[in-house]
Amino acid sequence: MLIRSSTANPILPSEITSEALFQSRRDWLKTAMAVGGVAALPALSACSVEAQGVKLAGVKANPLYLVNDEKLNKADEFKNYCNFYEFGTDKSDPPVMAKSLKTRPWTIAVEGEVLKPQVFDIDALYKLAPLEERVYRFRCVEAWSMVVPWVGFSLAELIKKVEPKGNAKFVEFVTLADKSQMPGLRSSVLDWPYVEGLRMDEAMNPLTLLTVGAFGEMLAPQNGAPVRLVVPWKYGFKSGKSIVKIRFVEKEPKTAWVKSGPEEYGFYSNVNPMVDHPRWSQASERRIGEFSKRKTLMFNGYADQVASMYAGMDLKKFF
Ligand SMILES: Nc1nc2c(c(=O)[nH]1)N[C@H]1C(S)=C(S)[C@@H](COP(=O)(O)O)O[C@H]1N2
Ligand SMILES: [Mo]
Repeated sequence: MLIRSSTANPILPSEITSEALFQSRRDWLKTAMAVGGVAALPALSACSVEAQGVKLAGVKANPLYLVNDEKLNKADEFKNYCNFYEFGTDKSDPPVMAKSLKTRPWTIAVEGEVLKPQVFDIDALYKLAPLEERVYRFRCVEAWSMVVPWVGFSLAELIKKVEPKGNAKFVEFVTLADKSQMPGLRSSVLDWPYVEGLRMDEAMNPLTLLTVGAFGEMLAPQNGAPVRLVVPWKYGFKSGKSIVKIRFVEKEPKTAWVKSGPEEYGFYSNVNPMVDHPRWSQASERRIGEFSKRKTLMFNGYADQVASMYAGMDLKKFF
């Protein structure tokens, strides 16, 4: 169910059925109005639902996905230190510039080499599988990291629904590129739209999370609202934000970062302390909020779940 975090008259979980989670924004507003909370909602039509810090209640923590012995980052750290080049290249740009990103209506087209291509409305996507909370380490290629409680479900759940054909070998993720909303598109720092990709087995790996929230709330716009990917054993740029299209293809997708610098950013980009970036070491990283560096873990600590997918591959060549 949806409850607002910052309203003066909080909507009690008991006042809203679990169905409310799946209501369209309009219906959700009606619900809010019915319990007298709407006066506290500032000009919602002009911005995203997510910008309001909407709580995602009734989400169960999945005990299989925890990061033991490492502290969670603070929600404020996560929301204020962001990479989202469509809203500027400085870590502090997206929290300001993405505020007014329109996230309703929003659809994700799932197409390509599948038997059942479909366009999912964001509200239908919420219904596709039970939302769960998973704590993952998240490691940026720039050698900083965080520990984040994400909310979503395995991308595999969506993939099963569209029934990929035998020749679907890769999955391409295309994210929003809207000049009217994204000032960063004026810069040619990347070839827009931001495109990412995974091999089919990577996309099907249960760790790969189709993500709609974090820290118990809907994703803030700067963190990729309304829906993004989180691929925790790969460098952060593989986790595309604000996804509008998922395409199943035969050939390895041409991703935005590989196009921008193929000798610096590989298609695989598995977190690997033994393979340095040409301009810096990947052996260690700075956890946001900590002073001393910590050692980077092979596959970001997820080797047990993912190493077998790369058996026999030269990870220095396929970096
Ligand atoms: N569309 C889009 N997705 C993106 C990016 C981007 O610039 N545009 N940056 C990536 C990078 S480099 C990282 S590290 C993560 C950062 O996610 P966060 O800001 O939510 O921590 O988002 C990734 N997804
Ligand atoms: Mo990154």
